[in-house]
Amino acid sequence: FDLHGFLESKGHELIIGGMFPFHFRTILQNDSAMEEPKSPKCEGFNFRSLRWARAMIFAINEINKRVDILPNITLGYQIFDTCFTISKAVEGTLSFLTGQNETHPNFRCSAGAPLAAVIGAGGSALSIATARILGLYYFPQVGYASSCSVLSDKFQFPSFLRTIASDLIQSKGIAELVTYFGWTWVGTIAADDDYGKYGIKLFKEEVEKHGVCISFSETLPRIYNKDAIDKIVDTIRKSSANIIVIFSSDIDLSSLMEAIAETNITGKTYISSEAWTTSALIANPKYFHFLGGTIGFAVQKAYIPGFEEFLLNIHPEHGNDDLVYEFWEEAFNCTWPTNRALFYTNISLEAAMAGRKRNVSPIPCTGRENLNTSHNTYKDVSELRITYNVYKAVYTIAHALHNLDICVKKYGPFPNQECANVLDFEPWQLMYYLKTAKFTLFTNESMAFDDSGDIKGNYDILNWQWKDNQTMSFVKIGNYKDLGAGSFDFKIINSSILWNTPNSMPPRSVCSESCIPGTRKGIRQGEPVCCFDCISCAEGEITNETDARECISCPSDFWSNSYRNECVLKEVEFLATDEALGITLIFLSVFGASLVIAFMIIYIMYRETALVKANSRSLSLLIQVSLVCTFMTSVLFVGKPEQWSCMARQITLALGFSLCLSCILGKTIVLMLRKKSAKSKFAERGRDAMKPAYQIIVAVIGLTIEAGICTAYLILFPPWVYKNMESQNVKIILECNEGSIEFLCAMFGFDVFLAILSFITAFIARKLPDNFNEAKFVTFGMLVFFIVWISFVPAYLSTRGKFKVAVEIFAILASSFGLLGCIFVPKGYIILLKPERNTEEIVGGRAVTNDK
Ligand code: TCR
Repeated sequence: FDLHGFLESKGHELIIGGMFPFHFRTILQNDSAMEEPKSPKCEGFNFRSLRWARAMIFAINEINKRVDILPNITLGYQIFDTCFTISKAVEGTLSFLTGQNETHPNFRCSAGAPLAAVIGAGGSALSIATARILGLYYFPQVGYASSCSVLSDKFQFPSFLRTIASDLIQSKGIAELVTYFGWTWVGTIAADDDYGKYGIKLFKEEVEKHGVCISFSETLPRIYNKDAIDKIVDTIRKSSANIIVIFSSDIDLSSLMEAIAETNITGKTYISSEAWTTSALIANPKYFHFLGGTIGFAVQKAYIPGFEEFLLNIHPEHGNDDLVYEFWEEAFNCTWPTNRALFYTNISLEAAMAGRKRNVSPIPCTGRENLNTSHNTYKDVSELRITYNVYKAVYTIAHALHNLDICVKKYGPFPNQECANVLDFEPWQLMYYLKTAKFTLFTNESMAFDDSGDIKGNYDILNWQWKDNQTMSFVKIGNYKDLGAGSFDFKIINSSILWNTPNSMPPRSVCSESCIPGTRKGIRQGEPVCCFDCISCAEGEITNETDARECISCPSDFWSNSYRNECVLKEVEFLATDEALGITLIFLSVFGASLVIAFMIIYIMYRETALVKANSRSLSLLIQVSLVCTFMTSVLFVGKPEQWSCMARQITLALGFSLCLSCILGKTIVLMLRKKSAKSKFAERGRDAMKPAYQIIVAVIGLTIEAGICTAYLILFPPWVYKNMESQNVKIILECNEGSIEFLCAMFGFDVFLAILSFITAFIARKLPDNFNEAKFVTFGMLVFFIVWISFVPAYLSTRGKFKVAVEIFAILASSFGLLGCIFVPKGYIILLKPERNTEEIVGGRAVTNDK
């Protein structure tokens, strides 16, 4: 490493410690219990963190050159390799604290100078471990990449500060992103460390507030484990979630990506956490086909002037450092023949290769390799994000030291207004200055820590887009910024996002598609709330919004339409005059009435014939009038029920029938009496009884009683128009409510009573060979009447709506036609077609011909 900065010392020296993961993992040196255990070796060179470490040195150099910060102090550094492992990080921390000079594999410059503060230790898990130890001594530690939310807890980590925001903010941001695109069904994958687990936990908590469900939650294994990886790949493949949020460092994630690449899972969009958003390890061309379109959060980047030249100015021969040699070998895929005095002194290339575990190239390094022509993460300065955090961390420490240095005696912050001595201060004294440090960086960004030692979150939202098949570019599509006081600024530019979906549209990720209006969400027992069935609303219930939880019932006059998304006015049903059934019925009743009128005319025309005379003429006319009346009442039943028609229909019917039946009764009584008298000597009396007057009296009595009942009915409980909504849901049936059933029964009961009387009397007189078999026909007519009305009852009760009315009309028409047919048709037949039988003798009953 570059030591020049220290040679031109400004006077006193102070050391800043650094911890970086130069390697990916450790390998066990020996596992025998019989030998002295050795610290594990590290493996897998990490170019990225060499850049971080170089940024630390760069910043220290810069500060050393400046005269405005720490003018008479030279900063030195001591850097340890954490190997991405907790144990190594702890080992380094203890070395820092004890000052024991471990020359290998870590290094220290300007040994002997006091250690001021430590930068690091990279990942959260490592920082947590080291911060617990450093916290014991209240030794200042400034993290540059440890973002785990736990580290905000100053009770556990009193001396930890960081130049990266807590993952709490990032998790909120990712949750906001997920809800913004309406993804309600997401999978999560967490690294098996504090970063991954806490990150995903916070994300879940945040996202569940917005009603998003987690399809699966997987944890990446710490150490490569094929079965565990295969299981995760399998879960991803089987899950219907198209959005997968991964909280992990790139190193832990790489084996999973490898496995996904092999199995060819596409159609998933990944949401990356800060640690792998701009990782060259993952943004590798071989993963392009399934990782394009990834959206991730990243901390702010900066362009650090002069840093690129500084990075390129590295050569093994400048310093004497293992790491630089290793870097060179890795970067140029060559091997130093006699590498590093400490490792492989005086051994040949072959021996060196044989002695090392990692695969080395057989090409020897010459030292003339050109860094400018090689491609590697180390010298890539396009995404200086964590690098910039390291830079900020160094500056924070320098500023704190500077403030400590310029403390004016008697105005110090410590008890008795004392100041601390920059050459001999206690760690807690520097801690005070660190916490209160406030300064502006060259980027105009101001730095300050909050109470928990964090800085405000400010993230770029990046989208992975491949430029050609060679490079992945990270396009900024939005940002997420903590504005303080619980408010956040979330911006996203949809148009600049590249989606890795067949139609280049934002992917959908839902467990169940949302329920359209007319259906409601039905819970699936034992499944997350985002998975549901859409159940269509029952009749009479609707929903007019998507994803409704419940259907609402329509108001009473309304009913649901067939889509169940609107309440529509119920259809009003009644037997209308313009429909086929109504017309037919009207036609039949008019036809019936005209038939009766025709008979009336015949009777009037033939009023002087024996047959007409024999049946008291006025009575016959009354019967005819009453039949016209009953026929015409059926017309009242058709059409929209009104108050008047409801009242009129039952009354006219009852009156019509009672008039008709009492006239018939009048006749039959006379016939019966005549029969009785025919057997006795009182024939003359019988003849008297035949006088029309008596018959009229019977008729009038019948009619009067009925009229009395009717009047009472109309006054006390008149029928009214009723909207029947119960019997049928879809329709309102407009019908007449009869008001009082008792009165109705009384009314028609009286008619039935008259009919029964007529039947009995006619039956008794049936054998009388008189009056053209009048009694026989009346008996028969009454039978028809009974049959019709008896069958009417069940038919009436079992129909509903307008057909109920139709059934009643049928009964009226049938009984009227029956009466017409039995009483007048035979007589009309004789009058018109057999006038020879229309004679006095036969009418007089003496002819035997009638009995033939
Ligand atoms: N916090 C992670 C580690 C990490 C990281 C990174 C590692 C972050 N960003 C970028 C490599 C590159 C964010 C942790 O563990 O806290």
